[in-house]
Amino acid sequence: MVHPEVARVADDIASMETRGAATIADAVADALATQAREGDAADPEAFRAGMRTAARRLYDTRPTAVSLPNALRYVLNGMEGGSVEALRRSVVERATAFREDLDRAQSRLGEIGAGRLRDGDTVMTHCHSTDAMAVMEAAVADGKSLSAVVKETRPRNQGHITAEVLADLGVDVTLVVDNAAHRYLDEVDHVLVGADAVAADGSVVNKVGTSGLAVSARDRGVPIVVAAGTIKLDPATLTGRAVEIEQRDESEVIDPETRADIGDIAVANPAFDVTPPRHVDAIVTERGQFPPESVVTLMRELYGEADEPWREPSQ
Ligand code: RI2
Repeated sequence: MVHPEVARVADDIASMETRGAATIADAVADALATQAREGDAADPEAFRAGMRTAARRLYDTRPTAVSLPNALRYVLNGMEGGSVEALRRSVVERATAFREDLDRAQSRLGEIGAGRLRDGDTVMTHCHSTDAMAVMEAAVADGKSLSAVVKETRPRNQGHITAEVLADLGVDVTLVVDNAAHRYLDEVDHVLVGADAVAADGSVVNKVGTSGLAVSARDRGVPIVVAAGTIKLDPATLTGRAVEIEQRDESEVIDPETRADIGDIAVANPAFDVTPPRHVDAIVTERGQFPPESVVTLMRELYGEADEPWREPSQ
């Protein structure tokens, strides 16, 4: 019932072949369109059931980036029509609109965030965020000359992607190990990170290491800017639900042989952590930049209640 392309997209998200909150949202919207276009449902009921199954398969891949359920909500809640053909059309249109909006939102966010950066500034980054890169790109397009101190971001070293993207933009890049961040904060003007989810109280869930970096940045008086399109706002947190932090395989941290040599130890690999709003200066979205405590207003306006349209109606 689930189209093989949906299964492939889901596997790629789980293995992080496809990664980054916005990229994941784009991929799941596209996968739902494929399910709608090429699925074999014979009647409207079967079509809706097939879409829900495909959405659940995508939903079950990674638990933290809220852009994933927000993308599923957007597409499934726009599914309407009395025939398979009409339903199919509505899903494809909705998925296309979602992906176009996502693109536009990221460019707009970039322009807004670029206003914070001055010619000659140095920015410290953590992990790889396309929203944060949009800010850097827009600032460079404005003619600003920028430098970056890029944290490698263990265990998966997504900082290498950031280093490559920024070098291609013409930014002067210095790659450092994560432990060197505090040492370099004296030389930077901004810490710029992305987000996988933003909670109703303004807490920012991002790649593990962000919260420690934010504490260090506070200590050194460096502002912490979070680039996060509104797709990162988690409406489930409006009722107090905590964002689930993904625990990934220990083999990302240490290879089995080295682990065996060390002896009887446990290995933990949380992918994300939570930075409290008091350590964040601004959340830059495509709707403007906000002090973290005020994103709740935007969250209510855009999402209201967090439904789960991928569940069976009786569930
Ligand atoms: P954009 C990434 O998670 C990073 O934590 C990054 O800051 C965040 O997604 C947002 O990325 P992962 O998928 O949506 O690498 O800004 O675990 O691209």
